[in-house]
Amino acid sequence: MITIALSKGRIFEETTPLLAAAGITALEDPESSRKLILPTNREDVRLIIVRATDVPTYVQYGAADLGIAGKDVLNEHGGDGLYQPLDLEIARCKMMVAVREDFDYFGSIRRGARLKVVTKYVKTAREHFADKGMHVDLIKLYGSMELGPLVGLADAIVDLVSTGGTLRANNLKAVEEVGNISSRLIVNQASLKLKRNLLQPIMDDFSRAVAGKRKSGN
Ligand code: PRT
Ligand code: MG
Repeated sequence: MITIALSKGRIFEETTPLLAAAGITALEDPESSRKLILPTNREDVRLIIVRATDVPTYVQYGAADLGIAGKDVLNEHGGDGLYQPLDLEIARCKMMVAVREDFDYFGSIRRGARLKVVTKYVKTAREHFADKGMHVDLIKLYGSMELGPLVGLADAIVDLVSTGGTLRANNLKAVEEVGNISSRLIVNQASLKLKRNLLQPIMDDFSRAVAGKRKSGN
């Protein structure tokens, strides 16, 4: 049996064509089903539906053999016990620093001000500002980071941006790029040794599907 850990929403949607390329179809839709274990058309493959941030944990401990997780999530997790063979080039976005429209970010940096930053991505943010030699106070939030600068909790946020619509709707502007984000295939290291005959064909099919999609220009 192969267990694949996925989160619902954008990752499930963008993974569906990749699964199809490997001959795998979920028999139920996770958006409408309350089941956490979804059977597939293949008797030897099942999907488990977990929070995006929990995907690496299930794979790390071998409760899932494969998983799909954003680079944002993987960087925070640290990647212990995980093999990351393939960038699936899905769920793309950018990790950005953003501030209120009226806030002079670069001026504050020049003056050596110590900024307060809210983020769900504490490790990534710490690494980013340390690389820049900036001292910041990081405040961990679990969601709606965009609110922080609007109510005086922080000067800046570190969050994911795709269309930019959320920033605009809250009078925030992106001022600095932290990095490009996409989702990766992750594999439990022991599973790869013990179930290679089952896992390798799926990994190869995913890899071909990603290359094919890149070639066709989307
Ligand atoms: O939503 P939930 O709290 O359950 O979990 P999650 O947010 O971790 O999961 P989900 O499904 O929303 O995101 C899963 C993965 O998709 C993330 O780990 C990223 O790798 C990737 N991804 C790609 C994004 C975005 N684009 C994205 N835009 N994840 C979140 N966002 C959010 C962002 O945080 C911000 O609040 O969307 C908002 C900005 O979007 P725009 O389009 O307004 O710029
Ligand atoms: Mg979300």
